[in-house]
Amino acid sequence: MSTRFTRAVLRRPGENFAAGLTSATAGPPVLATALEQHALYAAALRAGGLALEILPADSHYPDGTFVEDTAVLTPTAAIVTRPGAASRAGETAAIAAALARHYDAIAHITAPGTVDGGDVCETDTGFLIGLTARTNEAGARQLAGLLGELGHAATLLDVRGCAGLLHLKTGISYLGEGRLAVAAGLPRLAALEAYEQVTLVPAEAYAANCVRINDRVLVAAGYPRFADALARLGYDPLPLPMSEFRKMDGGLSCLSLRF
Ligand code: CIR
Repeated sequence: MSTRFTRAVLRRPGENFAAGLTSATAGPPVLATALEQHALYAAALRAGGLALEILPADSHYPDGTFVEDTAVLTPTAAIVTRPGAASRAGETAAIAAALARHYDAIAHITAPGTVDGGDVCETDTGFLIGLTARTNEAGARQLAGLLGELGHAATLLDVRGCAGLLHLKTGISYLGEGRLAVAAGLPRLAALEAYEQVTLVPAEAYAANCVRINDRVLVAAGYPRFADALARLGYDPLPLPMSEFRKMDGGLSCLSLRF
């Protein structure tokens, strides 16, 4: 993958993490375990060569640890999103302030557009933008326009109505080398045909949300068939426990903004 990351912004889960939005039925997350898992995630990013800024939790925003949804980053600009869930709208202020320390150019998605960063998948040839219950057409078109001005191609994919898919990246991740990890059950999408696809078996669908960080791929622990498939392709998968974030509908990519 051509993008080499050097930094990331994270936010710790807070005392009221369990009050966030979720459709999962695995019970409330255990905060102490979530904090341990968050620390392991941070350590994995550091081991990948990234310098981290870890923001403190803010009790106004129980979903605030899922920082990915608040911005879309390119090498030259940060685009602060307008999250589609009302309870998450205010998360962007602290993230915009953190990103302003690293980016001269900061753009914003504006009403009536909504975009969650989890719906935006960067590949080596451009950005895939998913239309979901969180990212509407106005937001996706604004984002595509802003990315276009920055010289990036953007393709919209309508994944509304795909069962179990909160965000586009719940079901797909870019691995690099023209390859996507794709959860079984995702409908055939013409925009994805250009990529070699590594399809996960239904029982391992959660692991489709993985993160390529420089020379490694961070994967959720407990999905051995996917980890084996990655290893056979020459990747170096690093399994990380994610049980407590999964209880809140979160995956690996959601926990950081990488740039
Ligand atoms: C939410 O529903 O917004 C959070 N509980 C989970 C967000 C996960 N973010 C992501 O997939 N990018």
